[in-house]
Amino acid sequence: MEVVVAEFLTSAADPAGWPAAGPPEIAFAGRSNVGKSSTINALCARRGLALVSGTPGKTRLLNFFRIVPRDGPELRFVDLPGYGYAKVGKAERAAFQALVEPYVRERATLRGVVALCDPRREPGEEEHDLLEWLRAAGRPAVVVATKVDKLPRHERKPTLERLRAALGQPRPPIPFSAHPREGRDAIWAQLLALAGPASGPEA
Ligand SMILES: Nc1nc2c(ncn2[C@@H]2O[C@H](COP(=O)(O)OP(=O)(O)OP(=O)(O)O)[C@@H](O)[C@H]2O)c(=O)[nH]1
Ligand SMILES: [Mg+2]
Repeated sequence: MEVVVAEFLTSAADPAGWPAAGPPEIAFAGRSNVGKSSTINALCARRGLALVSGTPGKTRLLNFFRIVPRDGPELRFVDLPGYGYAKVGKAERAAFQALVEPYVRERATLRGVVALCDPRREPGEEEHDLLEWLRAAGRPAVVVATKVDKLPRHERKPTLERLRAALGQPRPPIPFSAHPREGRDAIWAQLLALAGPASGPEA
């Protein structure tokens, strides 16, 4: 998928900062450092659109991007703050929830959430909680296994199958890598299906 326009719109610390509801939105969620911002950049084939940092937990705001694919409707991508980073204390966890939960629960134009997991580690409470919470909120989840370039080829299939079973998913996660790029088309196919006219609240 070629992306014609990919531009930063705004950052929001609370609902007052969300941009006016417009095109369908897709949010990217997962642990700190799992590769949310890198995935957004790879899907758009842009370097430095969403800020990638060496320090986990740096993204503390909701970051909104305007995305125009060549063969699909205009969208917004929303880079969510990472959760579950070990050094984040109770107060920060509460701040994270206050930031993310209202968005996921209330945003009328949110069509689905890309839930990113690192296949090199066992999914923890955070991954289970995220998927359960999305299900309870009625938000479709696209489960993606990130950084698959770090898995030896022969371990990929069994690792993805283990992740599928551990997360109780009907299908294995979409294997994806930002460096080198791999799995973009498979994610895009899901995003376009979610953004299609039949699936949203305003359809
Ligand atoms: N090898 C490899 N490294 C990756 C990949 N995706 C991300 N990384 C690296 O992982 C680190 C974290 O990536 P980010 O995209 O910033 O992760 P994030 O989930 O946005 O992190 P926070 O915003 O801090 O929650 C960076 O050093 C990236 O370069 C990938 O597919 N392969
Ligand atoms: Mg980030």
